Amino acid sequence: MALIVLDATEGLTEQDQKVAGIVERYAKGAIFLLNKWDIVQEPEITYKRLISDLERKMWFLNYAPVITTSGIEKKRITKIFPVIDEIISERKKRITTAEMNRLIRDITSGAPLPLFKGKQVKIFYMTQIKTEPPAFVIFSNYPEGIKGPYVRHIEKCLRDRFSFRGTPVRIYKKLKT
Ligand SMILES: Nc1nc2c(ncn2[C@@H]2O[C@H](COP(=O)(O)OP(=O)(O)OP(=O)(O)O)[C@@H](O)[C@H]2O)c(=O)[nH]1
Ligand SMILES: [Mg+2]
Repeated sequence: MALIVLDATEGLTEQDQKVAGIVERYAKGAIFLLNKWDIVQEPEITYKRLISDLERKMWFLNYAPVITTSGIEKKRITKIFPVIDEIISERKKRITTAEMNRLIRDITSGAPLPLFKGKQVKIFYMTQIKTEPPAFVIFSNYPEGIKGPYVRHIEKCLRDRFSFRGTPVRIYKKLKT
């Protein structure tokens, strides 16, 4: 689990982006702390700006909670602990194959699968293969036909329904004939 401490008075730096990238690559849970909040001018405007910067520069951790803190004044530090507990439990969560099938049915009816080499791509089912981090496999007749944007759409729908707040998930594709 990573607590990514950002200096709220400084904004997001390239170094912060690198650190966040490493956290995602190693599939660790993540919380952003906007620290030094005690000396932030115009907190409302600054908060909005930092949130939009996070969305733009740290889009790959868009599921990570954000907490404003002050290390010096020891403000809101205790708010971190229940969030850590929540992420630990999100990382251990298991979704049944029946629930996954309902999800896939809803996704494919809303966003039809493309053709691949003139053939209809099908998803037969999707199943969770592990936890910490949660990882899933999509079984398809043409795995290469399910491109990045469609996989990201599946991840978004997965999170809309099952949360997985604060944790990366992995989605793999496998051939099934
Ligand atoms: N006002 C305020 N100061 C803080 C807080 N947390 C840490 N500091 C102060 O910030 C200083 C260290 O932080 P930074 O200099 O940003 O540390 P750093 O980011 O590791 O180092 P730099 O790369 O030099 O920025 C110390 O003087 C701390 O007392 C906080 O919540 N509020
Ligand atoms: Mg600093």
